[in-house]
Amino acid sequence: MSFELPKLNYAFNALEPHIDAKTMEIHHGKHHQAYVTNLNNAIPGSGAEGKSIEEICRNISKYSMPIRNNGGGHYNHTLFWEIMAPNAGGQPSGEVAKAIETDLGGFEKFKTDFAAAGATRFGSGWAWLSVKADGKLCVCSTPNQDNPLMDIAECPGTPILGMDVWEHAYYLNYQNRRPDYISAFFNVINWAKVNENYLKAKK
Ligand code: MN3
Repeated sequence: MSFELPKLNYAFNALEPHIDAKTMEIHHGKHHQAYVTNLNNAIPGSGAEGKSIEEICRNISKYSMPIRNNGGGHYNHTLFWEIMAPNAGGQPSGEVAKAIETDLGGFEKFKTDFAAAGATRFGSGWAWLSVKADGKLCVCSTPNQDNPLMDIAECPGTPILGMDVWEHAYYLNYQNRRPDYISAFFNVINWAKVNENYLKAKK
């Protein structure tokens, strides 16, 4: 059993004008595909044979750097495609909306903190909204293709929303303007899916 590139639930151009079709096509078909291919190549003999990507991430300190980088890349992008949708954005709803109020000081504060987490991550990485072991939400960022699920994470938790701030996520349309991409990203967040992830993480 090898890992496979998941299909997108929408067309490459579905997130325009916020994220352009060419970026989506290359990001999904080339970048994510490369993580999947390289992960599959790194598995034999690693001890990770037959394990789920979540299980691999939770025990990432046992594995090689190629598994950390490409396994993280596969997990992170799989989540990323799902928490974006056309005609999305706006305000969160459901239980996660309440938790953003109680745990993070409200939606506007969350937006400021999440945008800052992405903007201040030096080089390549991700900004995250996660559920910690105590059930509370937290905002943080990780370098490269690391994520909060990994046992090496400084901000451990179960990610329910992730924002890719690698240049390949925005450079074609926004060039060096990462903050503009981050502002646009809020218009494509699929809050229904984030709420679903929240409920699952709380179980
Ligand atoms: Mn990426």
